[in-house]
Amino acid sequence: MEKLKIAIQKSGRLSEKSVAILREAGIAMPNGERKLISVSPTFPLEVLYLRDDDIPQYVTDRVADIGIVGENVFAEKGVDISVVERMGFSKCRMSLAIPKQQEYEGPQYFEGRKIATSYPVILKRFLDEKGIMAEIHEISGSVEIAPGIGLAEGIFDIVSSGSTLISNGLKEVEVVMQSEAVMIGRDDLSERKREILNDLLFRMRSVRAAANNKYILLNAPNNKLEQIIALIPGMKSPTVMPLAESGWSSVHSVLSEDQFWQIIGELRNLGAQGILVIPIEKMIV
Ligand code: PRT
Ligand code: ZN
Repeated sequence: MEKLKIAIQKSGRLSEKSVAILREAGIAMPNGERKLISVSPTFPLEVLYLRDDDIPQYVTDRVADIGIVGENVFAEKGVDISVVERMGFSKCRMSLAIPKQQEYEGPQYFEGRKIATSYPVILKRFLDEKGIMAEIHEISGSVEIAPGIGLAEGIFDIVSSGSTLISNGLKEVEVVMQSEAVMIGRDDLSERKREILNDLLFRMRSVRAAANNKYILLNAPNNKLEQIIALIPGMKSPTVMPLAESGWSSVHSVLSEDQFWQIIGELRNLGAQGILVIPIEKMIV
């Protein structure tokens, strides 16, 4: 039986979430995170555990059909495969930073200066776009210490909270790209593999939709029912049932996590009572 092969990071910032998303999609993995390959007993999937930097090339070379990797790594490798799905985790940005006491008026600052980075391709593209000639000094790690030891006058690196920059006396001056984990893949999969991929994506989307939504139950005075329903339209439309006490209805619906607090406030202002909010396990969209 043909199986879909997915490459995920063996250990690092992406690995735990990549494994978790497969598990939640009902794809059991024999605790194989330390092995090179494991085969799921519950789904036609083979998992390859690799260094993130190698994943784009392995997918390009058909060693794996799809992979989960940071968009920054994918962009840096410049391979000819596509993003299949944005995964919504491991969000970060790629930024230029300089010593905090330096004045900064724009990217021209970097003209003729030396920048240390592990991402020379993305940096060069940015500098070329701005017409800036700078010297790119490629190093493989601890980029943030480069200015302090006199190796470079600026750095280009991954930033998340920004605290690494601050503790190294640097300030972020240009955000060059936003990044998150992405699923990458080849466009020319066999029909069977395409089917397996579609099933996998369907399951992953159901898990993500569930995580982003809550089930809500409340009691609404009938004279405010229309306004309350308009606030919580749900997947299709809310369920409305009369309460034993006349003049009141019970309303059941689904509410997205982002709007949650704002809408709860509005519901209370409209006189909704007995509001219950329940997590959703899976949501088939
Ligand atoms: O061993 P392998 O090669 O597989 O892993 P790796 O060490 O190359 O990568 P890893 O696991 O560190 O990161 C994998 C991916 O996670 C990256 O390619 C990004 O897409 C994503 N990611 C998200 C991050 C961060 N957030 C992050 N904060 N990767 C690295 N960092 C580092 C950054 O380099 C800097 O040193 O954290 C520091 C900055 O963090 P703040 O919060 O202080 O700004
Ligand atoms: Zn790496």
